[in-house]
Amino acid sequence: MKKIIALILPISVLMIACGSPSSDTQTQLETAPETETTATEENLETTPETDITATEENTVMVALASPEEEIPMGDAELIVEVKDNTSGETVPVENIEVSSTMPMEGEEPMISKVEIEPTETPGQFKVKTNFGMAGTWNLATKVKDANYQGENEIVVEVK
Ligand SMILES: [Cu+2]
Repeated sequence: MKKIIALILPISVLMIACGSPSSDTQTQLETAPETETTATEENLETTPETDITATEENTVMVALASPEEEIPMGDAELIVEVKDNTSGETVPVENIEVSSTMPMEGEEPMISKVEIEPTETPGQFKVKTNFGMAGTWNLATKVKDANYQGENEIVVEVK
């Protein structure tokens, strides 16, 4: 039951933000969007294993569980939940890391302190941060667990 304060430097945030979506976009452009709606039955017959990624097995993601309503500027307490990518079930991982940043045009991103606490529900964590400005905030999350891996971004619209 550890309490972690995660702070990530602007540089690493930029690297995450400017990651590698370009190759995906290219492949999608080559194949017409309509052809992507091929029957899933057919895919299951031909490929017994899911062909999404090779490391699909223990891959989880962090999702925002609450609040479901609008998030106002200022101090915020969010609940996030770690979920299995395939089944959607809650996965009781040991810990997670979260960084809270707001991309700013022509400037360094704004960075907020983040405090993470486990909740009574395994796989759920309380995330305390401060949204100092209205707009789009990115919560970059990473699962810290010997058996599970996952890294994703939760986008929050602060009013
Ligand atoms: Cu800002």
